[in-house]
Amino acid sequence: MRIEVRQTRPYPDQKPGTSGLRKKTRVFLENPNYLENFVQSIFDCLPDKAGKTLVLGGDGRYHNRKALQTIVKMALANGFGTLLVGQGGLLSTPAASHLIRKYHALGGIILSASHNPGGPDGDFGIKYNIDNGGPAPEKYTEAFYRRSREIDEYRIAVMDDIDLDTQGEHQIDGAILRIIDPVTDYAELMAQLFDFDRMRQALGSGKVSICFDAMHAVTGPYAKRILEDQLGAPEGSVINAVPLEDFGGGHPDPNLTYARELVERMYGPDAPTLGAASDGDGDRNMILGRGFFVTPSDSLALLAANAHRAPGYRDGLRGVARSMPTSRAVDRVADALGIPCYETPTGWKFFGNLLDAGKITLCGEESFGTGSDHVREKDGLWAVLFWLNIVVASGQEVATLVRDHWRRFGRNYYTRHDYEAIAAETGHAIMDDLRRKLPELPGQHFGSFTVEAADDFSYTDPVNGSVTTGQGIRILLEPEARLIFRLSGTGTEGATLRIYMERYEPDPTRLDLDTQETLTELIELAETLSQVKQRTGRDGPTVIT
Ligand code: VG1
Ligand code: CO
Repeated sequence: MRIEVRQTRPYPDQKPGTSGLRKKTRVFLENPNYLENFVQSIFDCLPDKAGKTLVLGGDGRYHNRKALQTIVKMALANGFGTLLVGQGGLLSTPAASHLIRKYHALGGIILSASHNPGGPDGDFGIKYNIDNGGPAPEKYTEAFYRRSREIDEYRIAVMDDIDLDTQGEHQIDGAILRIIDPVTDYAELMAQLFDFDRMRQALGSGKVSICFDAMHAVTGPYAKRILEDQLGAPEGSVINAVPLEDFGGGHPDPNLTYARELVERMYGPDAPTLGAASDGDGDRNMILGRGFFVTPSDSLALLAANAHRAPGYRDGLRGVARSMPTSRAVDRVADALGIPCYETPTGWKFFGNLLDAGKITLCGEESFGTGSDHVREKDGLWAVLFWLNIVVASGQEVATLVRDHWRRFGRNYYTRHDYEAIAAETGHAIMDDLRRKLPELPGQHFGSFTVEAADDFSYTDPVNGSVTTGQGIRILLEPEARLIFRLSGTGTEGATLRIYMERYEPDPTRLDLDTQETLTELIELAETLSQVKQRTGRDGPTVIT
């Protein structure tokens, strides 16, 4: 193996966002060494990588295979001892997290732009996970960024492309390259957490049925193996199961808009008991019952309240956590269970320390993300299996479970309105103006609400004391409601403003209202305070979840 040290020039814009470096695919295709620079920047910030293990894989989108070939050669040239690569270049984000932990790797590189469309006109992304299996915390991502701005050379092995498609082990000049089945280790972990015997019985007898939409993204092979092969769901229970470079022309985002085929089935006459979908890299999930949509915030609360029904969580939860904009439904469950509930900034990297320190067992985000201490990423298929386990163990319909939950705890009506790809200056100006208004808001009356408190969310990590500021404008209202504004950290075009609205309803006769209608006053208040429509010239949000 001949190692070349090649000259390069730094780029100014390789700053990782909420979840790694995400750009238009063309940025990677058209700027020489764009990928190489970022990968070398990561490697330069990792001391002691000699002889260590690195996990590599991606969600299978356009450019995945080519980028992986480059990264393999660079990892070998940078002295890693063992490379574990998912067959076909595939690894879901949670499976990669598990492999890092299981094989005591130094870390892993995952190629994905998650739920964003792929292809030459779509998005591409790269993220680094550390030895606990979780996304690199900010002290790493800041170091990567700093390094990327001064980098002037990278190291690469000069060799033929590796065969990504055949499982097996290769010796390359003292280093080991293993092409592994992407599903096996992950499937074993799932079997330890959930009651596979009972689930097999229920699915096999047809008492319970499922439709899982893999959206032509990475979870196809995982869901096929686990749901159909191992749990005996009839063939065809997993739809859009083959990962495609362009996700079949679709948008691999598991929500009511993009998982259309699934939604039609679940609202149709022969709907199965449980409907679910995952995103490009397999870390998100959407849960549906027959003609019923479970909001991600409610899903987290319900999993917390019913965790004891799954073998892996029978001993109870140590604590829970949610990202700040996620609804406070789970807070009430934590109260009832007598366990702590932590509020973190958006992004899974903020849960890592709480999980490592054993302060929490479950955590989640409103953006269709739920997970636990079994890995250090959110985990789409895990959430689906958890729901399936609860449905099977309780013998109840999804809708019944959720309505019972609301009767017990009250309901947090919740919606998120996104204004995507607005001009960056407008997005920042809206946030700046809101920030300026903060001091004068407390005590002000708006319709039936009074502002109780208003701030720009900042977080002090309870484990290591690190402080993260500027994490979103938060307006707390009385009677119990919240209004939150923040700018997305995953977009690849202009700015995306997210507005989150939440209202708590304790009245048992008012649990089945239309969400958008019951939140009208808050939606209008958001416009009064931000004037987003007027300032962007838009009629309304691009996406409502
Ligand atoms: C979004 C979500 C956030 C999630 C992140 C990554 O970030 O809001 O909750 O953790 O995507 O998810 P932002 O900054 O655009 O709001 V994924 O599935 O892209 O890894
Ligand atoms: Co994702």
